[in-house]
Amino acid sequence: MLIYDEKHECASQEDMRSLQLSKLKKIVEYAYENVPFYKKKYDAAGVKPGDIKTLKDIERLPFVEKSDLRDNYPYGLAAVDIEDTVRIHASSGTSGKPTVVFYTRDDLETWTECMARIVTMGGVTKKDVVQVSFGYGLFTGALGLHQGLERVGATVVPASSGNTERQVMLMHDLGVTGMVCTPSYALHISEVMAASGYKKEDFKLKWALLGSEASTLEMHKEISRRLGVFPTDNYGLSEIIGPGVSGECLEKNGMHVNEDHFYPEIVDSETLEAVKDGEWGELVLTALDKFGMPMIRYRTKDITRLNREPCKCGRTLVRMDRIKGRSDDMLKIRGVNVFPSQIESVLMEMPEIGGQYHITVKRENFSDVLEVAVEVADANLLSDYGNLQKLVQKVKHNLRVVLQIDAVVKLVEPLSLKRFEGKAQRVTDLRNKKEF
Ligand code: DLL
Repeated sequence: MLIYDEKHECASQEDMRSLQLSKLKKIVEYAYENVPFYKKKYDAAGVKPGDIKTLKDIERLPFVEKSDLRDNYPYGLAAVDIEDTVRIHASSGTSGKPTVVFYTRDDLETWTECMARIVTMGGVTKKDVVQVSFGYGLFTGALGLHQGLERVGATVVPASSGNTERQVMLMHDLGVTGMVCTPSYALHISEVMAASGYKKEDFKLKWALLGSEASTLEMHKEISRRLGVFPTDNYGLSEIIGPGVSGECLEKNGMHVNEDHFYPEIVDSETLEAVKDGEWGELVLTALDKFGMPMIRYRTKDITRLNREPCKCGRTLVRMDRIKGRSDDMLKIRGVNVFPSQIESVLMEMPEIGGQYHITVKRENFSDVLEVAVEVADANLLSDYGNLQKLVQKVKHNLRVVLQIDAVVKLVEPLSLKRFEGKAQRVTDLRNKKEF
Protein backbone atom coordinates (compact mmCIF):
# COMPACT_ATOMS: atom_id res chain seq x y z
CA MET A 1 0.00 0.00 0.00
CA LEU A 2 1.38 3.39 -0.96
CA ILE A 3 2.24 5.90 1.75
CA TYR A 4 2.79 9.49 0.64
CA ASP A 5 5.04 10.77 3.43
CA GLU A 6 6.47 7.82 5.33
CA LYS A 7 8.71 9.96 7.51
CA HIS A 8 5.74 11.66 9.15
CA GLU A 9 2.95 9.14 8.63
CA CYS A 10 4.97 6.29 10.12
CA ALA A 11 6.97 8.22 12.75
CA SER A 12 7.59 6.68 16.16
CA GLN A 13 5.41 7.91 19.01
CA GLU A 14 8.44 9.51 20.60
CA ASP A 15 9.43 11.48 17.50
CA MET A 16 5.85 12.54 16.90
CA ARG A 17 5.34 13.83 20.47
CA SER A 18 8.58 15.76 20.40
CA LEU A 19 7.74 17.33 17.02
CA GLN A 20 4.26 18.24 18.27
CA LEU A 21 5.64 19.82 21.43
CA SER A 22 8.16 21.98 19.63
CA LYS A 23 5.52 23.13 17.15
CA LEU A 24 3.00 23.76 19.92
CA LYS A 25 5.39 26.00 21.87
CA LYS A 26 6.12 27.97 18.72
CA ILE A 27 2.52 28.45 17.59
CA VAL A 28 1.31 29.51 21.05
CA GLU A 29 4.08 32.10 21.27
CA TYR A 30 3.36 33.23 17.70
CA ALA A 31 -0.40 33.60 18.31
CA TYR A 32 0.22 35.48 21.56
CA GLU A 33 2.58 37.90 19.84
CA ASN A 34 0.64 38.42 16.62
CA VAL A 35 -3.08 38.14 17.39
CA PRO A 36 -4.46 40.49 20.08
CA PHE A 37 -7.41 38.09 20.51
CA TYR A 38 -5.09 35.36 21.85
CA LYS A 39 -3.07 37.76 24.01
CA LYS A 40 -6.26 39.03 25.64
CA LYS A 41 -7.66 35.52 26.10
CA TYR A 42 -4.45 34.11 27.60
CA ASP A 43 -3.84 37.14 29.82
CA ALA A 44 -7.38 36.84 31.15
CA ALA A 45 -6.82 33.14 31.87
CA GLY A 46 -3.47 33.92 33.55
CA VAL A 47 -1.45 31.74 31.22
CA LYS A 48 1.69 32.67 29.25
CA PRO A 49 3.28 30.94 26.24
CA GLY A 50 6.23 30.00 28.48
CA ASP A 51 3.88 27.86 30.59
CA ILE A 52 3.71 25.28 27.79
CA LYS A 53 6.39 22.80 28.81
CA THR A 54 4.67 19.51 27.96
CA LEU A 55 1.88 18.54 25.55
CA LYS A 56 -0.45 18.08 28.52
CA ASP A 57 0.04 21.79 29.32
CA ILE A 58 -2.16 22.57 26.31
CA GLU A 59 -5.05 21.95 28.71
CA ARG A 60 -4.18 25.19 30.49
CA LEU A 61 -5.13 27.20 27.40
CA PRO A 62 -8.71 28.41 26.93
CA PHE A 63 -10.80 27.06 24.06
CA VAL A 64 -11.72 28.90 20.88
CA GLU A 65 -15.24 28.58 19.49
CA LYS A 66 -17.07 29.44 16.29
CA SER A 67 -18.61 32.48 17.99
CA ASP A 68 -15.06 33.87 18.48
CA LEU A 69 -14.61 33.85 14.69
CA ARG A 70 -17.96 35.50 14.15
CA ASP A 71 -17.29 38.14 16.82
CA ASN A 72 -13.95 39.00 15.22
CA TYR A 73 -15.22 38.99 11.64
CA PRO A 74 -13.64 39.53 9.21
CA TYR A 75 -9.94 40.10 9.96
CA GLY A 76 -9.81 39.99 13.77
CA LEU A 77 -8.07 36.60 14.03
CA ALA A 78 -5.58 37.11 11.21
CA ALA A 79 -1.94 37.01 12.29
CA VAL A 80 -0.43 38.43 9.12
CA ASP A 81 -0.97 41.47 6.93
CA ILE A 82 -2.82 41.18 3.69
CA GLU A 83 0.48 41.18 1.76
CA ASP A 84 1.39 37.85 3.36
CA THR A 85 -2.08 36.38 2.90
CA VAL A 86 -2.50 34.49 -0.37
CA ARG A 87 -5.98 32.95 -0.04
CA ILE A 88 -9.24 33.47 1.81
CA HIS A 89 -11.86 30.76 2.22
CA ALA A 90 -15.13 30.74 4.13
CA SER A 91 -17.20 28.05 5.74
CA SER A 92 -20.46 26.93 4.26
CA GLY A 93 -22.56 28.50 7.00
CA THR A 94 -26.22 28.93 6.23
CA SER A 95 -27.08 31.99 8.28
CA GLY A 96 -25.49 35.33 9.04
CA LYS A 97 -21.90 36.19 8.15
CA PRO A 98 -19.65 33.41 6.92
CA THR A 99 -16.65 32.23 8.94
CA VAL A 100 -13.65 33.48 7.00
CA VAL A 101 -10.18 31.95 7.17
CA PHE A 102 -6.78 33.08 5.87
CA TYR A 103 -3.82 31.23 4.40
CA THR A 104 -0.20 32.26 3.93
CA ARG A 105 1.84 30.65 1.17
CA ASP A 106 3.31 28.22 3.76
CA ASP A 107 -0.20 27.34 4.98
CA LEU A 108 -1.24 26.44 1.43
CA GLU A 109 1.84 24.25 1.13
CA THR A 110 1.04 22.45 4.42
CA TRP A 111 -2.54 22.00 3.30
CA THR A 112 -1.55 20.61 -0.08
CA GLU A 113 0.84 18.11 1.52
CA CYS A 114 -1.86 17.00 3.97
CA MET A 115 -4.31 16.54 1.13
CA ALA A 116 -1.77 14.56 -0.89
CA ARG A 117 -1.53 12.16 2.07
CA ILE A 118 -5.32 11.84 2.29
CA VAL A 119 -5.89 11.13 -1.39
CA THR A 120 -3.09 8.55 -1.31
CA MET A 121 -4.72 6.92 1.74
CA GLY A 122 -7.93 6.70 -0.30
CA GLY A 123 -6.17 4.75 -3.05
CA VAL A 124 -5.62 7.50 -5.63
CA THR A 125 -2.34 7.62 -7.59
CA LYS A 126 -1.09 9.53 -10.60
CA LYS A 127 -2.75 6.91 -12.81
CA ASP A 128 -6.20 8.08 -11.76
CA VAL A 129 -8.61 10.53 -13.35
CA VAL A 130 -10.50 12.16 -10.49
CA GLN A 131 -13.63 14.25 -10.75
CA VAL A 132 -14.12 16.86 -8.04
CA SER A 133 -17.85 17.40 -7.55
CA PHE A 134 -17.60 19.79 -4.61
CA GLY A 135 -18.53 23.41 -5.33
CA TYR A 136 -15.48 25.44 -6.31
CA GLY A 137 -15.41 28.74 -4.49
CA LEU A 138 -15.16 29.88 -0.91
CA PHE A 139 -15.84 26.33 0.33
CA THR A 140 -12.56 24.59 1.19
CA GLY A 141 -13.61 21.17 -0.12
CA ALA A 142 -13.03 21.58 -3.85
CA LEU A 143 -9.77 23.50 -3.91
CA GLY A 144 -8.40 21.51 -0.98
CA LEU A 145 -8.88 18.14 -2.69
CA HIS A 146 -7.87 19.64 -6.03
CA GLN A 147 -4.45 20.72 -4.71
CA GLY A 148 -3.74 17.34 -3.15
CA LEU A 149 -4.81 15.44 -6.26
CA GLU A 150 -2.55 17.55 -8.46
CA ARG A 151 0.30 17.09 -5.99
CA VAL A 152 0.15 13.30 -6.36
CA GLY A 153 -0.08 13.69 -10.13
CA ALA A 154 -3.66 12.52 -10.63
CA THR A 155 -5.61 14.03 -13.55
CA VAL A 156 -8.19 16.36 -12.06
CA VAL A 157 -11.61 17.03 -13.59
CA PRO A 158 -12.81 20.16 -11.73
CA ALA A 159 -16.49 19.59 -12.51
CA SER A 160 -17.68 21.51 -9.42
CA SER A 161 -21.12 20.71 -8.01
CA GLY A 162 -24.49 20.60 -9.72
CA ASN A 163 -25.80 19.51 -13.13
CA THR A 164 -25.70 15.86 -12.20
CA GLU A 165 -26.50 14.58 -15.71
CA ARG A 166 -23.38 16.39 -16.93
CA GLN A 167 -21.34 14.98 -14.04
CA VAL A 168 -22.40 11.48 -15.10
CA MET A 169 -21.59 12.17 -18.74
CA LEU A 170 -18.10 13.42 -17.86
CA MET A 171 -17.47 10.43 -15.60
CA HIS A 172 -18.48 8.13 -18.38
CA ASP A 173 -16.79 9.84 -21.32
CA LEU A 174 -13.52 10.69 -19.60
CA GLY A 175 -13.15 7.29 -17.97
CA VAL A 176 -13.10 8.84 -14.51
CA THR A 177 -11.65 6.44 -11.90
CA GLY A 178 -12.09 8.51 -8.76
CA MET A 179 -14.85 10.72 -7.44
CA VAL A 180 -14.73 13.43 -4.77
CA CYS A 181 -18.00 14.59 -3.21
CA THR A 182 -20.25 14.29 -0.18
CA PRO A 183 -21.60 10.79 0.52
CA SER A 184 -25.17 11.95 -0.12
CA TYR A 185 -24.19 13.35 -3.51
CA ALA A 186 -22.48 10.07 -4.41
CA LEU A 187 -25.81 8.34 -3.85
CA HIS A 188 -27.61 10.91 -5.93
CA ILE A 189 -25.08 10.50 -8.75
CA SER A 190 -25.79 6.77 -8.68
CA GLU A 191 -29.52 7.45 -9.05
CA VAL A 192 -28.98 9.73 -12.02
CA MET A 193 -26.73 7.11 -13.60
CA ALA A 194 -29.46 4.50 -13.23
CA ALA A 195 -32.12 6.90 -14.54
CA SER A 196 -29.95 7.61 -17.59
CA GLY A 197 -29.88 3.90 -18.34
CA TYR A 198 -26.28 3.28 -17.23
CA LYS A 199 -24.99 0.31 -15.30
CA LYS A 200 -22.00 0.58 -12.96
CA GLU A 201 -20.04 -1.59 -15.39
CA ASP A 202 -20.27 1.24 -17.95
CA PHE A 203 -17.89 3.27 -15.78
CA LYS A 204 -14.26 2.88 -14.71
CA LEU A 205 -14.88 4.19 -11.21
CA LYS A 206 -12.63 2.72 -8.49
CA TRP A 207 -12.31 5.22 -5.67
CA ALA A 208 -14.68 7.57 -3.87
CA LEU A 209 -13.19 10.14 -1.51
CA LEU A 210 -16.16 11.18 0.58
CA GLY A 211 -16.31 13.90 3.17
CA SER A 212 -17.71 17.11 4.51
CA GLU A 213 -20.72 15.46 6.11
CA ALA A 214 -21.34 12.52 8.37
CA SER A 215 -21.85 9.10 6.86
CA THR A 216 -22.16 5.59 8.19
CA LEU A 217 -20.42 2.39 7.24
CA GLU A 218 -23.75 1.14 5.92
CA MET A 219 -23.99 4.15 3.65
CA HIS A 220 -20.48 3.47 2.35
CA LYS A 221 -21.49 -0.11 1.63
CA GLU A 222 -24.47 1.11 -0.35
CA ILE A 223 -22.32 3.57 -2.32
CA SER A 224 -19.88 0.78 -3.03
CA ARG A 225 -22.70 -1.55 -4.17
CA ARG A 226 -24.26 1.01 -6.47
CA LEU A 227 -21.12 2.52 -7.99
CA GLY A 228 -18.57 -0.27 -7.70
CA VAL A 229 -16.15 2.05 -5.89
CA PHE A 230 -13.99 1.70 -2.79
CA PRO A 231 -15.27 4.56 -0.61
CA THR A 232 -13.20 6.28 2.07
CA ASP A 233 -14.20 8.98 4.53
CA ASN A 234 -12.13 12.12 5.03
CA TYR A 235 -12.61 14.90 7.52
CA GLY A 236 -11.71 18.51 8.10
CA LEU A 237 -13.08 21.96 8.80
CA SER A 238 -12.39 25.43 7.48
CA GLU A 239 -11.28 26.86 10.81
CA ILE A 240 -8.47 24.30 11.09
CA ILE A 241 -7.45 24.20 7.40
CA GLY A 242 -10.31 22.64 5.40
CA PRO A 243 -10.31 18.98 4.39
CA GLY A 244 -7.00 17.26 5.10
CA VAL A 245 -7.21 16.97 8.88
CA SER A 246 -7.80 13.22 8.70
CA GLY A 247 -8.75 10.46 6.30
CA GLU A 248 -9.40 6.74 6.10
CA CYS A 249 -6.84 4.42 4.58
CA LEU A 250 -7.89 1.30 2.69
CA GLU A 251 -8.16 -0.61 5.98
CA LYS A 252 -11.26 1.52 6.61
CA ASN A 253 -10.88 1.41 10.32
CA GLY A 254 -10.80 5.06 11.41
CA MET A 255 -9.41 8.25 9.92
CA HIS A 256 -5.68 8.89 10.35
CA VAL A 257 -5.14 12.36 11.78
CA ASN A 258 -2.24 14.31 10.26
CA GLU A 259 -1.08 14.80 13.82
CA ASP A 260 2.24 16.43 12.99
CA HIS A 261 0.05 19.36 11.85
CA PHE A 262 -3.15 18.98 13.86
CA TYR A 263 -3.11 18.07 17.54
CA PRO A 264 -6.33 16.28 18.59
CA GLU A 265 -7.85 16.20 22.06
CA ILE A 266 -11.14 14.60 23.07
CA VAL A 267 -13.10 16.32 25.82
CA ASP A 268 -16.39 15.72 27.55
CA SER A 269 -18.63 18.31 25.88
CA GLU A 270 -20.24 19.23 29.19
CA THR A 271 -17.36 19.32 31.66
CA LEU A 272 -14.78 20.14 28.93
CA GLU A 273 -12.35 17.83 30.74
CA ALA A 274 -10.20 15.39 28.76
CA VAL A 275 -11.72 11.92 28.48
CA LYS A 276 -9.66 8.72 28.57
CA ASP A 277 -8.11 7.49 25.34
CA GLY A 278 -10.68 5.50 23.38
CA GLU A 279 -13.69 7.19 24.96
CA TRP A 280 -16.20 9.17 22.92
CA GLY A 281 -16.29 12.94 23.28
CA GLU A 282 -15.93 16.24 21.47
CA LEU A 283 -12.93 16.71 19.23
CA VAL A 284 -10.79 19.76 20.01
CA LEU A 285 -8.15 20.59 17.43
CA THR A 286 -5.03 22.73 17.40
CA ALA A 287 -3.41 23.64 14.09
CA LEU A 288 0.26 23.28 15.02
CA ASP A 289 1.70 25.22 12.11
CA LYS A 290 -0.90 27.39 10.47
CA PHE A 291 0.28 30.97 10.44
CA GLY A 292 -2.31 33.02 8.54
CA MET A 293 -4.94 32.43 11.18
CA PRO A 294 -3.68 30.41 14.14
CA MET A 295 -6.31 28.11 15.66
CA ILE A 296 -5.47 26.80 19.10
CA ARG A 297 -7.83 24.47 20.98
CA TYR A 298 -10.77 24.92 18.62
CA ARG A 299 -13.96 23.21 19.75
CA THR A 300 -15.17 21.38 16.65
CA LYS A 301 -18.37 20.10 18.33
CA ASP A 302 -17.82 16.88 16.36
CA ILE A 303 -18.18 13.68 18.38
CA THR A 304 -15.56 11.00 17.90
CA ARG A 305 -12.94 8.94 19.74
CA LEU A 306 -9.24 8.25 19.24
CA ASN A 307 -7.55 4.94 18.58
CA ARG A 308 -3.78 4.77 19.06
CA GLU A 309 -3.42 1.09 18.09
CA PRO A 310 -1.04 0.60 15.16
CA CYS A 311 -2.89 0.30 11.85
CA LYS A 312 -2.32 -2.59 9.45
CA CYS A 313 -1.49 -0.07 6.71
CA GLY A 314 1.76 0.79 8.51
CA ARG A 315 0.85 4.34 9.43
CA THR A 316 1.35 5.26 13.06
CA LEU A 317 -0.84 8.38 12.90
CA VAL A 318 -3.59 8.25 15.52
CA ARG A 319 -7.00 7.36 14.11
CA MET A 320 -10.28 9.13 14.85
CA ASP A 321 -13.54 7.25 14.50
CA ARG A 322 -16.15 8.20 11.93
CA ILE A 323 -17.98 11.28 13.25
CA LYS A 324 -20.96 10.06 15.26
CA GLY A 325 -22.64 13.45 15.17
CA ARG A 326 -22.12 16.90 16.55
CA SER A 327 -22.55 17.81 20.17
CA ASP A 328 -24.93 20.44 18.84
CA ASP A 329 -26.90 18.30 16.38
CA MET A 330 -27.57 15.66 18.91
CA LEU A 331 -31.31 15.44 19.28
CA LYS A 332 -32.83 15.01 22.67
CA ILE A 333 -36.14 13.28 22.06
CA ARG A 334 -38.30 12.51 25.07
CA GLY A 335 -35.13 12.68 27.11
CA VAL A 336 -33.19 10.26 24.94
CA ASN A 337 -30.06 11.31 23.05
CA VAL A 338 -30.41 10.52 19.36
CA PHE A 339 -27.83 11.09 16.65
CA PRO A 340 -29.14 11.24 13.07
CA SER A 341 -26.33 8.82 12.14
CA GLN A 342 -27.97 6.11 14.28
CA ILE A 343 -31.16 6.44 12.28
CA GLU A 344 -29.20 6.35 9.04
CA SER A 345 -27.46 3.12 10.04
CA VAL A 346 -30.78 1.40 10.66
CA LEU A 347 -32.29 2.55 7.36
CA MET A 348 -29.25 1.70 5.26
CA GLU A 349 -29.19 -1.84 6.55
CA MET A 350 -32.62 -2.53 5.05
CA PRO A 351 -32.60 -3.54 1.38
CA GLU A 352 -36.22 -2.43 0.89
CA ILE A 353 -35.21 1.12 1.79
CA GLY A 354 -33.58 3.66 -0.58
CA GLY A 355 -30.72 6.02 0.20
CA GLN A 356 -32.62 9.18 1.08
CA TYR A 357 -34.44 10.10 4.26
CA HIS A 358 -35.55 13.10 6.26
CA ILE A 359 -35.97 13.40 10.01
CA THR A 360 -38.48 15.79 11.55
CA VAL A 361 -38.84 16.35 15.27
CA LYS A 362 -41.87 18.19 16.54
CA ARG A 363 -43.93 18.62 19.68
CA GLU A 364 -47.50 17.38 19.89
CA ASN A 365 -49.58 17.44 23.06
CA PHE A 366 -46.47 18.41 25.04
CA SER A 367 -44.59 15.37 23.85
CA ASP A 368 -41.73 15.05 21.33
CA VAL A 369 -42.54 13.24 18.10
CA LEU A 370 -39.82 11.77 15.90
CA GLU A 371 -40.88 11.40 12.29
CA VAL A 372 -38.75 9.61 9.73
CA ALA A 373 -39.65 9.94 6.05
CA VAL A 374 -37.77 7.52 3.89
CA GLU A 375 -37.85 6.50 0.27
CA VAL A 376 -38.57 2.89 -0.56
CA ALA A 377 -36.17 1.20 -2.96
CA ASP A 378 -38.97 0.05 -5.27
CA ALA A 379 -42.10 2.12 -5.97
CA ASN A 380 -44.19 -1.07 -6.43
CA LEU A 381 -44.00 -1.61 -2.69
CA LEU A 382 -46.25 1.41 -2.16
CA SER A 383 -49.16 -0.06 -4.14
CA ASP A 384 -49.54 -3.12 -1.91
CA TYR A 385 -51.14 -1.93 1.34
CA GLY A 386 -50.44 -5.10 3.27
CA ASN A 387 -46.77 -5.19 2.40
CA LEU A 388 -46.44 -1.49 3.00
CA GLN A 389 -47.79 -1.80 6.52
CA LYS A 390 -45.46 -4.69 7.21
CA LEU A 391 -42.50 -2.65 6.06
CA VAL A 392 -43.54 0.36 8.16
CA GLN A 393 -43.70 -1.92 11.20
CA LYS A 394 -40.31 -3.39 10.40
CA VAL A 395 -38.64 0.03 10.11
CA LYS A 396 -40.33 1.15 13.35
CA HIS A 397 -39.16 -1.97 15.10
CA ASN A 398 -35.55 -1.66 13.90
CA LEU A 399 -35.44 2.00 14.91
CA ARG A 400 -36.82 1.17 18.32
CA VAL A 401 -34.17 -1.48 18.93
CA VAL A 402 -31.40 1.07 18.35
CA LEU A 403 -32.93 4.29 19.64
CA GLN A 404 -35.13 2.96 22.47
CA ILE A 405 -37.93 5.27 21.34
CA ASP A 406 -40.82 5.02 18.91
CA ALA A 407 -40.78 6.86 15.60
CA VAL A 408 -43.53 7.73 13.15
CA VAL A 409 -42.37 6.18 9.87
CA LYS A 410 -43.51 7.49 6.49
CA LEU A 411 -42.54 5.54 3.41
CA VAL A 412 -42.43 7.67 0.29
CA GLU A 413 -41.76 7.13 -3.41
CA PRO A 414 -38.25 6.80 -4.78
CA LEU A 415 -36.78 10.17 -5.88
CA SER A 416 -39.47 12.14 -4.02
CA LEU A 417 -37.36 13.66 -1.22
CA LYS A 418 -35.23 16.74 -1.84
CA ARG A 419 -31.69 16.13 -3.17
CA PHE A 420 -28.62 18.10 -2.18
CA GLU A 421 -25.46 18.80 -4.16
CA GLY A 422 -23.46 19.82 -1.11
CA LYS A 423 -24.05 18.94 2.50
CA ALA A 424 -27.44 17.34 2.89
CA GLN A 425 -29.95 18.83 5.30
CA ARG A 426 -31.60 15.80 6.79
CA VAL A 427 -33.04 17.10 10.01
CA THR A 428 -35.76 19.64 10.73
CA ASP A 429 -36.26 20.29 14.39
CA LEU A 430 -39.55 22.15 14.60
CA ARG A 431 -39.29 22.43 18.39
CA ASN A 432 -36.71 25.18 17.99
CA LYS A 433 -36.83 25.67 14.20
CA LYS A 434 -33.36 24.21 13.60
CA GLU A 435 -32.34 22.68 10.28
CA PHE A 436 -29.14 20.78 9.55
O1 DLL B 1 -16.61 20.50 5.23
C1 DLL B 1 -14.21 20.57 5.01
C2 DLL B 1 -14.24 19.33 4.18
C3 DLL B 1 -14.45 19.42 2.83
C4 DLL B 1 -13.97 18.09 4.73
C5 DLL B 1 -14.42 18.30 2.05
C6 DLL B 1 -13.93 16.95 3.97
C7 DLL B 1 -14.16 17.04 2.61
P1 DLL B 1 -16.67 23.08 6.75
O2 DLL B 1 -17.60 23.51 5.68
O3 DLL B 1 -16.03 24.14 7.57
O4 DLL B 1 -15.48 22.25 6.16
O5 DLL B 1 -17.48 22.09 7.68
C8 DLL B 1 -16.83 21.45 8.75
O6 DLL B 1 -18.28 19.53 8.49
O7 DLL B 1 -16.98 20.35 11.72
C9 DLL B 1 -18.02 18.45 10.56
O8 DLL B 1 -19.16 18.73 11.35
C10 DLL B 1 -18.45 18.27 9.11
N1 DLL B 1 -17.59 17.28 8.44
C11 DLL B 1 -16.55 17.49 7.62
N2 DLL B 1 -16.04 16.30 7.19
C12 DLL B 1 -16.78 15.31 7.79
C13 DLL B 1 -16.77 13.88 7.79
C14 DLL B 1 -15.58 21.08 5.45
N3 DLL B 1 -15.91 13.19 7.05
C15 DLL B 1 -17.78 20.50 9.43
N4 DLL B 1 -17.67 13.24 8.55
C16 DLL B 1 -17.10 19.66 10.49
C17 DLL B 1 -18.55 13.92 9.30
C18 DLL B 1 -17.75 15.95 8.60
N5 DLL B 1 -18.63 15.26 9.35
